[in-house]
Amino acid sequence: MMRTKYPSWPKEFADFYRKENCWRGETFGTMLRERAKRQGERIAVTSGELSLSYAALDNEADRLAAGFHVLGIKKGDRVVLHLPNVIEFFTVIFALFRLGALPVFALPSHRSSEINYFCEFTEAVAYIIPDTYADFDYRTLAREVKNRVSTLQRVIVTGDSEEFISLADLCADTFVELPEVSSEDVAFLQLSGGSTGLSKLIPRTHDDYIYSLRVSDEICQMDQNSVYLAVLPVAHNYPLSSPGALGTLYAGGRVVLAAGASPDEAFPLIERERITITALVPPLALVWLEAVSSRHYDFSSLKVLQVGGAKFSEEAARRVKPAFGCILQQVFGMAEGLVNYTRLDDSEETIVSTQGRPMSKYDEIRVVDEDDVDVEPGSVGLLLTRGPYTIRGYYKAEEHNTKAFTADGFYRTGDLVKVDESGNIVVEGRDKDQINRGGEKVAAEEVENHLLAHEAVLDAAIVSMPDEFLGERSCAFVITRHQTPTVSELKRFLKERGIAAFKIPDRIEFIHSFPYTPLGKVSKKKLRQMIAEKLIVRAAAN
Ligand code: J2J
Repeated sequence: MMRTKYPSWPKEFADFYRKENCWRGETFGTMLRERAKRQGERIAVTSGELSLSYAALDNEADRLAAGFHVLGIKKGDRVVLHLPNVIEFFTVIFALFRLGALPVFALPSHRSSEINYFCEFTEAVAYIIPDTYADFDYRTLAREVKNRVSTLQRVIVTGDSEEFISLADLCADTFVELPEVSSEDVAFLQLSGGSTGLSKLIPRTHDDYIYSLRVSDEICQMDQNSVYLAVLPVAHNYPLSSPGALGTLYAGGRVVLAAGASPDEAFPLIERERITITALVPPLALVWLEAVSSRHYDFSSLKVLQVGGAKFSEEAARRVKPAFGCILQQVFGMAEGLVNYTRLDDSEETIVSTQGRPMSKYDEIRVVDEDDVDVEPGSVGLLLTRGPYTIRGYYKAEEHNTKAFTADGFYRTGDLVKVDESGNIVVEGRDKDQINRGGEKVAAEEVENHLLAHEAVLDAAIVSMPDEFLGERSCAFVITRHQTPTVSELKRFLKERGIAAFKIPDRIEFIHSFPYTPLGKVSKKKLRQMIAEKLIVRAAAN
């Protein structure tokens, strides 16, 4: 099972999921072809004044697949995709799916540190970028990456390509024979939130992902008339698949891409495009809740407002329905697989006070203590899961996989949860070395390693600190060698190392020594207490 780069389900499980009709042998390539045949003239994706019908998307995907083929991109190749919410995101992924090449979904906020790693680790042959986006020139980044990563042959750009290849010039009308792509093949690599040095890559197959779309569509009542507003970056698993942009296309609905997530950008779109469903992270939901009463837009088309990616406070959750006049749906998911939803017809109490329940009856859930022994029903414990769309291992991470999964294939989510009598899950915390900054995940160790690269830093430990708006922010405790650098110097240092801005610690505390656990490990629990207490004292003084 673990011998390939792409760990997979044991045969008896694969056979079972097929027998139960979860996995139906469909690929993304055939799915789009089928939609284009059935409803070619309907709009699939809208961005500003631009719209692409299903037929046009299907056609563009073929032309682009031919263009990629001419460039030498072939089945099994990895291609790092670094596009924001633009129509080309969709033409590119469907072209790659048809070729059997694997997109690796980078987030728009990633910078050279992350991109170098994705390209190097996956031995990517191509890197696809916008020219500029959000005041950042991705071509500058591409030059650096291309110099460093020897496997990287091509940089492909939407917009002004400068010395690179222009995506617009790539579409070829030449006929190419598309390779046989099996539904069991890995379709793409998603990114894990990460709790170790570098994010792990998540291999998702056509079969498993399409299954998750189909079930998400049922639960969210998606159909041809659904209009999904993508405000979060669609490369992320949540807006991509829960049901997200791909779930919307699976249902034959329409995806509207927002240029930004602010109320000023999103609210007029909801009114104009008659949006029926959208997905937010909690801090964004708070901003929208604040803004809704002072902006007079017509929200009558909106049926479902999803909030997920981080814990949504019950108090804020209660405000959603009165403010927007639509149903709140809490979503607790992970790129590794398992997604929990509150159901649209759940009681208001369940919707505001739980993070929902697994979407599939084939999802297996266990809540265990540190020794993997099941806790008493209703008690808090660690969530383990296994199922038809939850991976059995990360890409090229054999050693890590033995820790991240149980011997019988359950994924250790690292989430502390309790499950009520109706099977609804309440997220109570986390037992992984990660900060969840309003839905953006920061692996403490990754940033600690960057800090350790500074000559004046002897040791570093990053923990979460409570924050009213983001839920959590990050605080780095740093022990210095001789001279203590300033906070802004260290932050600048991290930025220059090319890490995504959201990973730069919100606060840096200099300290002489760390508290330790009885086993001699740095006590992050103690550090969290220390910073939380300091914040309380400061708040009291103000
Ligand atoms: C508390 N913690 C949550 C929630 C995720 C749908 C929705 C979200 C993601 C996602 C996703 C949470 N309350 N409602 O992929 O398809 C934390 C947990 C979880 C981790 C996964 C999807 N929703 N979380 O957020 O891979 O700690 O996926 O294990 O980015 O986010 O993060 P990620």
